[in-house]
Formats: sequence, C-alpha cells, structure tokens
Amino acid sequence: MSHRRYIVALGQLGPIAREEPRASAVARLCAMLEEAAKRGARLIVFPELALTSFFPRWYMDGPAEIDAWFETEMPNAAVQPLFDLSADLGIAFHLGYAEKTPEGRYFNTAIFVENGVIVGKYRKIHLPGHRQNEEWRAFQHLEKRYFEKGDLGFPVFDGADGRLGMCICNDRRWPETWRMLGLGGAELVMLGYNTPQHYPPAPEHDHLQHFHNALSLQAGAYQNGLWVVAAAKAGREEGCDLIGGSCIVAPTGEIVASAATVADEVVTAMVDLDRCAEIRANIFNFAAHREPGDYGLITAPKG
Ligand code: CDT
Repeated sequence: MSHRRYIVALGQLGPIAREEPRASAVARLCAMLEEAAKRGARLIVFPELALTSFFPRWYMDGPAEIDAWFETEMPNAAVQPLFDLSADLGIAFHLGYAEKTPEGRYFNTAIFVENGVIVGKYRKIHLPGHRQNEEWRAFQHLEKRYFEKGDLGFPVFDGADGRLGMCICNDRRWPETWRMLGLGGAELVMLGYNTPQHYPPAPEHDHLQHFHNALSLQAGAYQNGLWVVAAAKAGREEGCDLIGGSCIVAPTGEIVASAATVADEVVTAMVDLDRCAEIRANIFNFAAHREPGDYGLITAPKG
C-alpha cells in the first residue's frame, strides 16, 4: 500500500461538563485514540477546545476566572498522557485547545502532533460572536472577548506523508480559508468545531445548522481538491445543544464517513492523498484556470 493511502480517524466528543477536569477529557481522548489505533488509523482529529467545556458561552470578567480555561504550556501534565500514548501507538493527533502564551496573549489554537512532537500549529482567524454580555441571548458566544485573532496565517506543513493544513470551526464557513489552504498545497485539512444548534441572532436558521456544516466542508474539499477531516464536540453540553455531524470528505466533495451519534465516537475512512490530483489536475487546475487578476476585491479592505 502506498504511504499516501491510509486510514484516518476523527474522535468526536460528546459534551464536557463545566466542572469536568482536564484529566477526564484527556482520558476520553486517549480511549478514542486507542480505538483509532486498533482500526489501523495513521492519525486522529479531535475537536476545537477539546480539553474543556465550550467556555465562550459564559460571560466572565477578569483574568482569575478566564485564565482557568487556558493552557500555558503544551504539552502539560494533564495532556502528557495523550502525547505519550500517541507516540507509543504510532498514531498522530490533532487537538484544539485554548492557549495563553508566555507574553499573555490568548488564542483559540490547534496543533498536530506526530511522534510526540508538535509539527503544526494554527491559531483561529475567524472569531465569531461578540465582546460584551448580551443578556437577551439564551447563551453567550464570547470568542471575540476571550481570544485574539490568530497570527500564524494559514500554515501548510509536512505530516503523515502529505501536506497538511488546519482551520477551526467558524473558519470552515469562509471560502477564503479553504482557498488559502488549497493554494498552500494542503492535501488534507483537519478541523474541530463547537457549533450550537441554536443561533441566537437568526433562529430561523437553526434547522439549517447541519446543512450549512456539510455544505461548507464539502465545498471546501471539492473547490480545492483536498481531503477534510472534521470533528465536532456534540450533544447537550451545559444546557446547550451542539450539533454533531463529524465527517470525512473526499476531494470530490463526497462524504465518505460520518458520525452516527452525538457522543464520544470514532469515525474512520481510507484516504488516498494522491486522489487530490483528480480535482487539481482537472476542473480546479489553479495554474491553468484560476484568474487572480480578477479577484482583487477579495483582499480589499474589510467590510
Ligand atoms: N466555535 C465556533 O466558531 N462556532 C460557530 C458558531 C456560530 S457563530 C456564533 C460556528 O461557526 O460554528
């Protein structure tokens, strides 16, 4: 078998309670990593902010309360068992977590770890939500309050015998994210998400949450000829319903495997990175058909 044809996994998480310790979340991630390794997977993708409850749903003021949700080191004592198990079993992983840097900056971050080493890092660029407490909402979405916009661009790096990229949750709704990763040469994009079923500013779209998730992932995959492995945090978390719908999408835009529950669940599929060429050498051959000279507005000022 080609080194570029292998099984990939995603580890969807069911809800994490507000009081659930890191050690418990890490134990759940380890159990899924073990299951993925048993199925022969080369890598496993875990969700956004996978070590804690989705804390941006709560308004907090002041560093004492806020800092408790952030990791100041990676790995740290709580997460080390996941790094160790991954290295022992020879299976790489992608993990989302809240990062506080030594300089005191706060990011919504994802890493890719292979052989115990962090070989890729991304900090979320499209931060949804708001900065102040908005009491009319059933729950808050305060990512703009707690995180700074990512400062690493959309890196594409070598891993798992291919070129890998990452994005996080809301990023997947933006075609620019996918195009940047596609132009960077990504063959497989890993992402985690926490998407509530209810969208307070436009509740008339609540029934479309799964559709918009699949639409974004499938379009991103197809229009850039790359694989997508997307892992949700799912289920009723502290009274807030998070959609599941974790899935693996082929460069043709076809969903090849998807979660059947809103609980902890491992989903696997065979991917062949060489299949990216089916799209990239043909319908979306960037060198032959892309016309950047006509796309100036895309990088024009915001608004
Ligand atoms: N985590 C995250 O980015 N969630 C958003 C929720 C909708 S915007 C409030 C998402 O795009 O799925």
